[in-house]
Amino acid sequence: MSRYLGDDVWVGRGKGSGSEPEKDGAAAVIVPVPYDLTSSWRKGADQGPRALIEASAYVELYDIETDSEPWLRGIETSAPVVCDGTPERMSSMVRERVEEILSRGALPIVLGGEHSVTIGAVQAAAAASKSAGRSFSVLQVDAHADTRESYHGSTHNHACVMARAREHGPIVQVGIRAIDAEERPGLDERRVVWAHDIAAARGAPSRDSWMDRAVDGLAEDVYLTIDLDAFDPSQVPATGTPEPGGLDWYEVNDLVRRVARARRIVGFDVVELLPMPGHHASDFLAARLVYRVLAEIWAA
Ligand SMILES: [Mn+2]
Repeated sequence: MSRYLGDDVWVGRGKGSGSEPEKDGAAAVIVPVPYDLTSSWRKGADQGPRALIEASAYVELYDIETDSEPWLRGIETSAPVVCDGTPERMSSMVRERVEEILSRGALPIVLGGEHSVTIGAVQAAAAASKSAGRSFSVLQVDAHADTRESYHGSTHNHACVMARAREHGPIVQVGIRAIDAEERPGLDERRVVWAHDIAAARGAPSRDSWMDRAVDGLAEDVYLTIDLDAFDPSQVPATGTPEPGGLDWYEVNDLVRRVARARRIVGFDVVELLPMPGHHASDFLAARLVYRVLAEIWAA
């Protein structure tokens, strides 16, 4: 048994309200993907899932904003998807796992690992939505657009994640503040919320209007991918490519709440945690974020 199983941190904690969680048929399944082969700068995102799961042991089980205890529905932590091969190979392994989770009606939650872990999950979610006759889209919260068609010889590099995602439906990109010049002509800028526009709106009466615009750009079903470098480095320093001028915790929470209420979130991931000594607040934010997104989805 891998340490990533972490004693089924959320499923088996059995403290707090004295209630017992759902043991059979967990409503959500966590899929750790400790993969870090194509990262551009700092390596170590393969340690992210373990650090997040360890931090999750200290997250309060009661969620204030939704007045709920999401863990009671059952959150299973599955064995990690381990791959030392190409991102293409890893993507097909993630796709198979996520297909299996969706086929039993549970919500898949993928933990990266570098951002390329998203590709297989999007493929599986898109196929499930389409076979159910629903339109599909991807909401990306990230500092980077990740829309290069190919990078360092691979179409499944972390820098190509959203180029692969947009093959399945519209993509909405929030928090973007670092792109290559050649990426810009290919962006659907009606569906891009630049970080500098979010910053300029702070304090203005229309400070939230970018959130409405983001929701409007989404289809019926939404796969949500959160790259932790979307957050300002003052809140999440422990990530591979930190970019100044990022989002705030409550901005991301507000956005997730609005999307959960207006659309159907069919799966999500939290990626690019790169644990660093002395920066355990980043690990904790990532663990809290997983639990908060779940709470908002289930409360919607
Ligand atoms: Mn990024």
